[in-house]
Amino acid sequence: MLGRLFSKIKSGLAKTKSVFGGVFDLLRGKGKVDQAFLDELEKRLYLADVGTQATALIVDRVRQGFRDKEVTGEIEEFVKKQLRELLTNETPGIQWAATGPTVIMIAGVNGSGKTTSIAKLAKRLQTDGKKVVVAACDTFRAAAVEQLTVWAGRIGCDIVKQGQGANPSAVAFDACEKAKARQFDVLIVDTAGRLHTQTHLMKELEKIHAVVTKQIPGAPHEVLLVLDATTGQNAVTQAEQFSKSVKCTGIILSKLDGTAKGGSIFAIKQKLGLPVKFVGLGEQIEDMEPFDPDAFVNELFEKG
Ligand SMILES: Nc1nc2c(ncn2[C@@H]2O[C@H](COP(=O)(O)OP(=O)(O)O)[C@@H](O)[C@H]2O)c(=O)[nH]1
Ligand SMILES: [Mg+2]
Repeated sequence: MLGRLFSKIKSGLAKTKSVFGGVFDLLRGKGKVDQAFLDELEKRLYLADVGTQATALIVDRVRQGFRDKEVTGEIEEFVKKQLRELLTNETPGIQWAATGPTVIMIAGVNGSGKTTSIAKLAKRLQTDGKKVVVAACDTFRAAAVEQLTVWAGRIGCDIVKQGQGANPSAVAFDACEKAKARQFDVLIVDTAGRLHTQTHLMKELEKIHAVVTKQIPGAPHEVLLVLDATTGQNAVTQAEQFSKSVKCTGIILSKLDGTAKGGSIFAIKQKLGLPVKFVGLGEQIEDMEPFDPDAFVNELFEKG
């Protein structure tokens, strides 16, 4: 099991690693920490999508700690430590309700991986012994309810749904009632993706939020924003837009397997200050892992 898990992260990060190779080649080279070295470090971190702010922070700290010293393994360890610290989660895992159902709302633009991530999360929580129900509140697209229905069938979890075009808040209301009455541990709410140009969808998201807040004390306990890692640092802009309508509590970074832009996780975390709770590493139900900053950074600097 552990071996499989390890290889999943390993293969999932292969493309990103190839870009980070530039960083660790430099750190494993010879020479002095002079201006040219620092400029090169800056350039390579930037090319790895770490983002301007996080890059500047790391380069500054290396300058302060190692200026004019020889390049040794110590600097590599130092940079790894900085990268790990940038990603450390204050609130790892799911925040559970003290009593009653825990409500997890999932938000994100269309195609980011919301429904797939819900299926992965539902499966994971069921395996942990939780009783899970999902709510099909993306009623805008014809295939969306159907897609969640298929996943729910495969996993064997309950689903609350109405037809396409139904009022998403009404579906959320029904789902809350069911979760309470039938003593579900977790309700996961799928929503329609929205762009900042789609004001009606933004309003729907706010309405769903209001309904669950009213129906279940303390809900939603999590609002997880699904960000597609292949969009790199554009994900930051998306997240900022979403945060205007609902307060997000964490991020699911999907599609890490398909991109060399995995370094954008540093920029995302640095800019948004939201914990990355899970990472998506493929299209299958088991292809999502709780995010582990140590394992992530170590893998980036692994040889081969
Ligand atoms: N490679 C890869 N594909 C993913 C991942 N998560 C989702 N997808 C794919 O992305 C597409 C959109 O996903 P979907 O869940 O429908 O997105 P939604 O519109 O936000 O609900 C689908 O083809 C998924 O199979 C992931 O972690 N890795
Ligand atoms: Mg969907």
